[in-house]
Amino acid sequence: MTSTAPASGRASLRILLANPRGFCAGVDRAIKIVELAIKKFGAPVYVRHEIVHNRYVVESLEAQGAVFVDELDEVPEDVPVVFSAHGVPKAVPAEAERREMIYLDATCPLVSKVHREVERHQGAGRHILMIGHAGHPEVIGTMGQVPKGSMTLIETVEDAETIDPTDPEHLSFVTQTTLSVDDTADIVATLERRFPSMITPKKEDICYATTNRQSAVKAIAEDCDRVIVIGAPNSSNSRRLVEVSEKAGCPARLAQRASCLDWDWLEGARTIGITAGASAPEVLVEEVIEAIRSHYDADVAVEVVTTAEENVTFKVPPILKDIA
Ligand code: 0CG
Ligand code: SF4
Repeated sequence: MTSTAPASGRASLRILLANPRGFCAGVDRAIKIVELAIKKFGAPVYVRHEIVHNRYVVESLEAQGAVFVDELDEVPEDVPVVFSAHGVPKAVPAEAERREMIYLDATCPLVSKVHREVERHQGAGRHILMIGHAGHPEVIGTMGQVPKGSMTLIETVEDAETIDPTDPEHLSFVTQTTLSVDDTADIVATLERRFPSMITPKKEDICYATTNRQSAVKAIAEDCDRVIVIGAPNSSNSRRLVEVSEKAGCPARLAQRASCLDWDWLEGARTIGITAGASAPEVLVEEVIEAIRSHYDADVAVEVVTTAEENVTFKVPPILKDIA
């Protein structure tokens, strides 16, 4: 734990800063892919879906020449397109190939790994249960790796209790990478009890970054009066950090950046926890700390609470290697 001690004599406020927080290796790589693609091919470079779920990141890339769209049919034929970090159904690159487009896949390698697991299970004739949240692009992408009907989405323990598969002897499961570690363990335990012959992976698919950020926020939550999670409402991993903090007993809220802080909600807090989702840049953490410093007429001590060290990095696709 490192700390910046407050000057004496004035009211003091403590900020506990969770570590790890913020950018993961998959987000870092995805952003780099867009930046390098602009450098290599020139602007505009189209991006299908927000490259990561963060407005600040999206706007910074737009300023460099990226154009964000929802679907491939909005992309002109003769410009490169990048697929977001969350992954895409197989039909998307297939359509890009049919149209002879230049496309770059920024799917996180840890999501691609789940795509391959799904294909393997389907090839082995197993029905696949996907633990995840309906409508999330990662879930759409992962379920889109195999023909319709090969997978069933499980969102809750109740779903796990009530699902009635046609062939319970040939089941397997995968998960979204950004789920709550604890909630997923309950769902998996329910499925394992009901379907003892289900193929269980050695380790579930929740990624290292999700796991580490949840442990770190848990570690600060019990000592905080409020926890601010810097992240967007459509960011699954950021929303899970709010839930983990609240389950650990500390009220928590998402804030996209300093201008979104709810000062009434923070009123009276003497210790404020701060973390950031995997898609939230550190500059926004600094902005929030600065806003807290200038809002309160108090000395602010910032203590970093470290629960894990991270050293994961991912390479960019070969097509960008010459300028990386
Ligand atoms: O947490 P999700 O999957 O919603 O994505 P986000 O862009 O917030 O962060 C990591 C990735 C990809
Ligand atoms: Fe990859 Fe995990 Fe980051 Fe998602 S949150 S991009 S799976 S490292």
